[in-house]
Amino acid sequence: MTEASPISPTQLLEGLRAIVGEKACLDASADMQPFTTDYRKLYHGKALAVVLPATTQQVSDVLALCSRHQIPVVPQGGNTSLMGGAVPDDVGDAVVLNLRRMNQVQEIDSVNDTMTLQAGVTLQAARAAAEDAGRLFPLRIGSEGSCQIGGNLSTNAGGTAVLRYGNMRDLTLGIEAVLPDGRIYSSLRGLRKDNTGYDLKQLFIGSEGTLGIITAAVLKLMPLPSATAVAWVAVKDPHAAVQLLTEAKRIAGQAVTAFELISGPALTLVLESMPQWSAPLPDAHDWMVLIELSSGGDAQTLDATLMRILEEGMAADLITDASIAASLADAQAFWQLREEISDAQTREGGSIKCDISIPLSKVADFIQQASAQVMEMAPDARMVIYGHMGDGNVHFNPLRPKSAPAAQFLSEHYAPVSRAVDGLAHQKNGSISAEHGIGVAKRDDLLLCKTPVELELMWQIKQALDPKNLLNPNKVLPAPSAAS
Ligand code: 2HG
Ligand code: ZN
Repeated sequence: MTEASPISPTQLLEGLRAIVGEKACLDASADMQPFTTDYRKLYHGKALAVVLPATTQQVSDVLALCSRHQIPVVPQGGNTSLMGGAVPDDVGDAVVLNLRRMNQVQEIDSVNDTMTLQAGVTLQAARAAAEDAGRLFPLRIGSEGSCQIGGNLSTNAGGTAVLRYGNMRDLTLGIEAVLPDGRIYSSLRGLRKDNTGYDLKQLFIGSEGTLGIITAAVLKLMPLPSATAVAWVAVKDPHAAVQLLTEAKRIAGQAVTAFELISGPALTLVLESMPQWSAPLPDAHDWMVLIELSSGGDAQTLDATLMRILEEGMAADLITDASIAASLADAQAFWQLREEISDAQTREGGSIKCDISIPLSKVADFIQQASAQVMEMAPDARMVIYGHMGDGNVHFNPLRPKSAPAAQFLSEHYAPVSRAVDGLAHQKNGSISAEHGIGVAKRDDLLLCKTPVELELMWQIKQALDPKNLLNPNKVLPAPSAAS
């Protein structure tokens, strides 16, 4: 390894300011604080500086400077990671590079059905730009107002419409990324077919900024649906929910856009925290699903399709009650209840986060078995279980009982409970991170679920692209020594 040429903090700041400008380089700790702490306020780090570049060239120059002097760089988008993936550790030797000034939608090609944009565009702005052009950009997640396309790409974000449209990997035709030494990789060509060797963009997507910093992307656009039908449905249990999903797909095919599972305690938590909001059904239920159908056809046909799914579900004894959204406002109110589950947990001090995906055929058994195990370990925990059942993704988030302080509950139960839940998921061929990534929170758990060959390959790729280990260090990859 080549020796780093030494640089003092003052010289580094001068160098960074020469690249991004005086105002776009912060070094006062109060100014840096929003960038060094995650939004749930669970990870508190330190940094030498926070830089806010405005162009890919500036990102490249910052990385080249930092590489020359062996300064770690932590890339950051909207800082909405649930895994501590976007904030520095508390050593204080890193520069945080936030992409929010790179917020231009550069081109919408409505013949090619693509959108080219900078990484700092928020998901909400990307969706709005597509809609203005009469198109849909279908990624849908609760943090859309803050999260940025670069973060969505670097975590391969999923959300509530994966069942129909796939996750970020499926929605991306090309990216531009700056490598740790400042070189710029680009595949911004907007091609749906390109078999000219390795698909390098997919290395960067989902790598959580450990291989390069994504600065732009070409994303796929879809037709805007002309009809949407939404229902909040009480089901007997998770097995019934899976059966209902199978029936819904048989009856409505591709129109099934979202199929979200919600446990009774998850809904209760939201209603307690937002008392002005109404419950979607008159009675309380242990298990519910939120179904959304959408199509390019007419609303009446889609409403009739939804009705048929519900009638057949009732006849088959899968459904115990249901409410169909009679208006856009109703549909939005249902979705608001669903989207609030995550923040409602944060307000309670945070829960034990397990973000599982399981083959659909095993998901109901998994929920039953994992719940039984957790109830033995933490009998009073509130079982906040919900998620994107349509694609096999369960957010399994036991939350402290009201009587226990969050810190006490989490310190006692976080490690054993998440190990048990993740272990069970792994046994059932599942993943311990369906969509939230690894960050620091799940880094060492990779040792439990990746084979030595997988870990070795991951490190070899890291070594090839980031030989000085400067980009988002200590995230995603467990230390090689820990693997032996
Ligand atoms: C959701 O589906 C998000 O609401 C957040 O992925 C999940 O907070 C969570 O565990
Ligand atoms: Zn989710």
